[in-house]
Amino acid sequence: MISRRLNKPVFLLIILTLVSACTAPQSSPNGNAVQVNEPVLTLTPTDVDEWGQPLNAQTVNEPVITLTPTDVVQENGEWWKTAVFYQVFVRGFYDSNGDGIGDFRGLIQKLDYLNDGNPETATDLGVTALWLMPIHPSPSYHGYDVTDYYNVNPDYGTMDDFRELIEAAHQRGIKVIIDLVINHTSTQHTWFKQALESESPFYDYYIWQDENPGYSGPQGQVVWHRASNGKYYYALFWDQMPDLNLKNPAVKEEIYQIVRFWLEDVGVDGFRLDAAKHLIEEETQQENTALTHEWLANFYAYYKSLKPQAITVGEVWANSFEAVRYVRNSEMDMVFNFDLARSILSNINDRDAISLSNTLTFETRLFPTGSMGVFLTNHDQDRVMTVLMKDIDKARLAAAVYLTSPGVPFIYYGEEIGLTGQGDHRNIRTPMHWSSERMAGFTSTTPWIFPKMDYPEKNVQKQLEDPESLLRFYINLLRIRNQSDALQTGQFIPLSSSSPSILSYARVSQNDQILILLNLGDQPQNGVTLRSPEGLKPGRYRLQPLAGRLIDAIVSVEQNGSLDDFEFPETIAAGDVLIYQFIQIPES
Ligand SMILES: [Ca+2]
Ligand SMILES: [Ca+2]
Ligand SMILES: [Ca+2]
Repeated sequence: MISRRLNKPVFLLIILTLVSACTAPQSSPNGNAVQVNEPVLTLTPTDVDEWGQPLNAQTVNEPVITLTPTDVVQENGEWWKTAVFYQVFVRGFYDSNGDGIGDFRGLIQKLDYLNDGNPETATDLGVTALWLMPIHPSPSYHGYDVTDYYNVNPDYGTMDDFRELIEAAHQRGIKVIIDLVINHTSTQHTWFKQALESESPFYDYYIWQDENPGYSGPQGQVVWHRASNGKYYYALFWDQMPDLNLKNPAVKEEIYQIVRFWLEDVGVDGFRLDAAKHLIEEETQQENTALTHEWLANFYAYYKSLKPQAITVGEVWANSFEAVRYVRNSEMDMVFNFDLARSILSNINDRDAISLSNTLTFETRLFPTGSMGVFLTNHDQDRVMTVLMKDIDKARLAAAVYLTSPGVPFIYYGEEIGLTGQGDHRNIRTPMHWSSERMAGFTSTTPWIFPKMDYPEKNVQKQLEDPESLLRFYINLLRIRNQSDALQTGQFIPLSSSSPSILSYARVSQNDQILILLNLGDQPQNGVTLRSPEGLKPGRYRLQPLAGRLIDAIVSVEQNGSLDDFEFPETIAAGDVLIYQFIQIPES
């Protein structure tokens, strides 16, 4: 029984809630969903937001939400639900013209590394979509303060270069989404410069007060700043990034035109929506406001009317209860799951398979299929390999968890070769390591920032040659995922195991069923038994290894979908990642 594996009361509440939601559809008003009281989250010191500050516990105890079991993706062209994304910082990826800065043509030259478009070859990573961090002109190196939404950063190339990149990516079956930063602009944007002039129609593009209102931001930061016109403007993140006034219909119209331009005239496939929870303030309430939800619902209807296949994925750096609201009400297609990312890394560091199983079960049932962006870390967080203290077994386990569980994976560039970095954001956005050549093969000159010292040993070229490398592990895992609709969109069925070190679950789709076994502990495990009260497909099976060794065993799933004490016949070594496909044994 599931309850045998619980060690924390909070999870008992969550799991019991889930079980009742999933097994009692007859009590549901609409047949497949049940209103439940939201469980109370226990916040730990690692629960931080983008400011590195503790998440506000008050935002947790909020209204009732609906939990549904994972549903099945329909064949309706919703490409993102089976995609694997790769997050690229163009400035740090590959420099094609010897100025020390990564650029579009450099990215084009490296597309064959990401996905060569040929399923027969296995020298490419196998990602099927790119998220490009800001590509617009900007005074900063990172680009989150935009000065022109209709152009590209000249450091990265020309608009023609960008169009060529889109075309080259699409030829390989790779979709491209770009960062859309609409919460704020740069102070150098012409809108803001003109807003400073008296009687300007652009004044209302921003948020002003004659006197300093005096209140501070969600984490106590200064948000009201004095401008040269003597008035105070609101800027949540930085005084160089004034917040736009999205209540102003003229600003909304500007943003709609920008979105139309990139979707229709340029041909991008969607957007990563920066700072999505901060769009509209209601005085001192500065995140997740009703007006922000309303604005996004209208925005969603707008971009879907232009291009039904276009998507948004939102940066809602908040607990899952807040984040899921944005996808349950058709405001965005996906949001990133920051809670799950943090749990994966902390539970793997702590070798705590029980907590991770509970969290995966909860999170994957909270989010509708294909609406949850899963990842380990992004450009704002210490890199995975650093968080995992350079333990490559743990890096493999972390990758295995998020690449075999429900959700749409986002790989942060360099994660697949184990790049390190922490602290100052520049340190986690350093150049990709392509080879052992000078400057990691990133550039022929002095780069804008130096690659990490370990590039002679840690780079793409070396890891492609080493079948045991982290890169080869990612390549194999993505090939397995890309060929399995169960891994992409199947139901998540947690299996309870007799060992607290073993994380095990199944992924079950209409025609496919996959077993995953991970040893998070530091000791080998023998005689591990697995069970589930429900959810598997009845029948007798042998297990075909997709990752791991051939084993001699027959698995029997009862008519009610339960698995009763299946004993895994071999030792599961510390750090093992085992993936098996269920192959039905014909009735004789
Ligand atoms: Ca360059
Ligand atoms: Ca290939
Ligand atoms: Ca705002």
